[in-house]
Amino acid sequence: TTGTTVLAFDMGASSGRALIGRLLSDSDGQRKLEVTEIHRFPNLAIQVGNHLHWDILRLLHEMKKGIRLAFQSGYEPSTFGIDTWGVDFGLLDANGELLGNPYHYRDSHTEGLIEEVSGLIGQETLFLQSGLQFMPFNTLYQLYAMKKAASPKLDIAQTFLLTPDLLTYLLTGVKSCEFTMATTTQLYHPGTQAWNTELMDKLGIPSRLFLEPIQPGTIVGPLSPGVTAELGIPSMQAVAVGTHDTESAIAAVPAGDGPFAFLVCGTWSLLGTEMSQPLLSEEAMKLEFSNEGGVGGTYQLLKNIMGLWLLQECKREWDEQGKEISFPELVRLAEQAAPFRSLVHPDDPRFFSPGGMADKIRGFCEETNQPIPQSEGEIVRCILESLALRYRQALEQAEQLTARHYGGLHMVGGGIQNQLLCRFTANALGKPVWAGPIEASAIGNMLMQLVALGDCKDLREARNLVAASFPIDVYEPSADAGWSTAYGTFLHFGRV
Ligand code: ADP
Ligand code: LRH
Repeated sequence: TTGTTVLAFDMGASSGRALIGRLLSDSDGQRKLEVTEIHRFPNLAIQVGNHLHWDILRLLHEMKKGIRLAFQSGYEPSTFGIDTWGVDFGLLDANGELLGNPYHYRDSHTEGLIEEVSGLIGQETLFLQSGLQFMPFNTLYQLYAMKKAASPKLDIAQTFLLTPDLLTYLLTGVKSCEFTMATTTQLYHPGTQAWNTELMDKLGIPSRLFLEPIQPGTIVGPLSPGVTAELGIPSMQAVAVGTHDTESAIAAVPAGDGPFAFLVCGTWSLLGTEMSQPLLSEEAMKLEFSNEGGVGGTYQLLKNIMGLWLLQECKREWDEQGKEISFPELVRLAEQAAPFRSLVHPDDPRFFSPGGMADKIRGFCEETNQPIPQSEGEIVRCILESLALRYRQALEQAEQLTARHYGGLHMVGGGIQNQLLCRFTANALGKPVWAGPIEASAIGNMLMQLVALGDCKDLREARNLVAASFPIDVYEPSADAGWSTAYGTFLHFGRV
């Protein structure tokens, strides 16, 4: 029998998608979640003058199309939820209108601001009051950049909405602020569990803009009458899910009871472990880990790793040159290339901004006296081996910080379609990798809708549903001594 039907929108930095989730029960009462993709569309960064922006109205358009397609296909979801990448936001004026196009987190206006703000506030204080790794794109630096540029938008703004809350607002007219996204701003205080208005005051960021955060699993409100009329559909309730995509993905890790390590593998690679409290030690700060608020009262101790962005950017460049090589084909070329020829440190700051990625990789190899990768296969091999080694380093650091031992690594997200990367990761770790599900963020998004609707009791029951519904691919490590030698070389790049 078919039970509840829900609709999830998952907006990644590379693509957005709409998926339908249906709760099915077999004759023994065993429940499964069946997931069907309804719509997928590219998400683009657009340079306008000196700034890099998201095309937020295009995303709204594609979401409306997703809703229409869902109903046209005969589904009748009772709720929908939206999750997106972290940190970005829009500002509304007193009439509730959006002030300009939201900035893309890779916009260069935050360059140099980590150092400047640390100088004003103190690095330790900032870490203790936010629990976050110092990333140039954190909302704090974006708002501070606007302040420094004397942006009139800040003066006339009335409401700050993080991207998923903004998209929910554009569909429902209801303004809200969901907790997991709030914790990506570096302006939310994990100790007081409230906005850090004192920090905002010191930096000239207007605290009047910020709404009281709500917990994931809260019903926000129905689609606005204008939207239901435009789309010719019955109404649906919006649920504030784990609106930060990383947190939705972690919610869908099919881990049993007890500590586990995860890698959310998409544009970014987020590697870490689930905690019940933030870990605000000096060591966590020095090893550059973040404590991000998760669903169900969890905190996720994790490291942001540059991830498959390196590969995406190379592919984009090669596509623009008319080469049009698909991801599976690039992976095949990498497999044919020679092993352990050259490595990069994925988190070298030069790789953060868009453009010229293959040359940046060559430049890194040249500076570090390694053979310079030339062909596409050599470049991709270099990226994948380097990522796998970085994962080993981050997992060891997580073990060190938590004094726990992890028997293997759960990998979820679009990146696990790259089987070579999963294999390399198992080999680099010398531990098994359990890969799946691919659409973890969308599934985690659905799970919190099921929690809101009373179909799942809690996170534990939700994760059991994932384990019962989706297959896991197991990658056992192979004994290849090349990986330990390469790890030694990698550690010489000297970043934590
Ligand atoms: P995001 O949510 O950040 O947009 P995804 O989780 O969708 O990212 O993952 C996108 C990444 O997945 C791409 O950068 C690419 O490296 C990888 N990927 C997507 N499709 C394939 C495929 N068919 N084979 C191998 N890798 C793939
Ligand atoms: C991954 C992600 C990550 C953030 C980055 C901006 O999509 O949400 O957790 O740090 O985007």
